Amino acid sequence: MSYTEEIYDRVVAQNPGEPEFHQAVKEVLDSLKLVIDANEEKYRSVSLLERLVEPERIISFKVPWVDDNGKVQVNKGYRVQFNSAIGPYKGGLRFHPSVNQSILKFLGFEQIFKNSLTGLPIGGGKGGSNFDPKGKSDREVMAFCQSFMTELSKYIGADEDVPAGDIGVGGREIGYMYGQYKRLTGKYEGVLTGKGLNWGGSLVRTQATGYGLVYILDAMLKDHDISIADKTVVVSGSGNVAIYATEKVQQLGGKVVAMSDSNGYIYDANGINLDVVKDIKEIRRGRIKEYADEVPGAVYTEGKGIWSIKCDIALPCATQNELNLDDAKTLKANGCIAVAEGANMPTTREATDFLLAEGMKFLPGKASNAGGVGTSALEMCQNSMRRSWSFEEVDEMLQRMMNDIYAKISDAASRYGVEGNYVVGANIAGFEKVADAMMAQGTAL
Ligand code: NDP
Ligand code: 2IT
Repeated sequence: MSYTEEIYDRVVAQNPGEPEFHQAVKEVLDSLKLVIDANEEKYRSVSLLERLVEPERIISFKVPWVDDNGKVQVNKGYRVQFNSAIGPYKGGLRFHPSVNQSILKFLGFEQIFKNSLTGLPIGGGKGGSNFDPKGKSDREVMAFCQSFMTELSKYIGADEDVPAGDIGVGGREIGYMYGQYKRLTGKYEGVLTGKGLNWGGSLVRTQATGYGLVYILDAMLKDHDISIADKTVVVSGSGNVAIYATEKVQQLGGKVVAMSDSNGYIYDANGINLDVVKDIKEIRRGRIKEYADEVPGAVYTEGKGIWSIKCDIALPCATQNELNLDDAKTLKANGCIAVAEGANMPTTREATDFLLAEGMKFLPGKASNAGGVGTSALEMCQNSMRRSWSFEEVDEMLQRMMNDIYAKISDAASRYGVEGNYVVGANIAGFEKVADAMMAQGTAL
């Protein structure tokens, strides 16, 4: 049995009931087989893979808060500090009822390699809670965020661990948590990213994940002499990543015809009117269904099924495992040429393998959504320098970062004889820097 297979079996045995974590580890280890097999003794002798798959620390805590009826509610809170070989732990916080340790470990593990790909000095971490912000009043969200930060503040810091947003955590939640951190510690420091522009935030951070996704998609397509202009695009989700991916596709002349939320999806043959989506989602915190009530000709369909819409390019930007093998087959049959992941692990392993085997141009999330965390690292940089860059400056850095990531993953795939397989390329390129840092730092982590 190979070293990578041995480690996968060990992960399954030692982390029971964590299917998402197993899935993320398996994908990475399968990709790394090429690198590890060639240098097996070097890595085995220092148990590098055993160390790579074990989080440095998992903090799990109780989050009690009082709802609008005066009742005390209790949620679970977590921070997974996975790997600090190349920098302080960095990664988002997810507030969603589905959150559990398996999901946060998969996200924290992926974050190690993603953060490495950005070229910036950030380690891997992730956290969150099973709290559901949907339907809660502002006061309830604030009460929850303050309680969550009261515990989390003991474990984070501008040079230790810097959380940010993810599903269910946007500017509002970051604000409430930042205020509480400052109150508890007395420190005005870059401990969170995604802050408001008047209190330490960076221009372009709001747009960064979606814009970055389309920048790297554009780089990949250009490499194959294809342009985004006039392409029909389907974007799942209608949150932060989906909205700004749609905006950038539109700016580059592409046409987004569908978006979704967890209830259903809208189809607008004329191209999505993003102002309406922003108003529904960013201002009113409503449902995507309302789009069809407001835009003549648009159609709403309840349930999953967005991938049945014919498109040239598919951008899954909602959540993990939202695009399965049947969806992949439908996309292929409908003539889709490229899939780029805005979400983390939105494509199941079976679907990914099918798409790669069919020659689909496929960008994995840890490369294609890295613009968000990359711009978070630029926010940390500005906070440390006590200054702010212009929109144009940050946007240019983001574009360069995404072009560099494409070059890195494409080069790694070619070096290991799997040209065009950006899944393997991203895992290997992300791993190389982290493995080197871990080896250099001895057995400390
Ligand atoms: P938001 O909370 O802003 O939006 C999430 C969107 O996905 C909503 O439309 C939501 O619908 C939908 N969604 C969430 N969970 C589910 C589910 N279980 N089933 C179906 N639809 C669902 O989050 P983001 O846009 O920030 O995040 C989207 C994805 O991108 C996540 O995978 C996240 O990890 C990833 N990501 C985010 C980054 C960021 O900077 N924000 C950076 C890199 C990756 P509904 O409102 O109905 O729940
Ligand atoms: O998955 C991710 O990369 C994020 N949610 C962004 C993390 C960050 O620290 O900006």
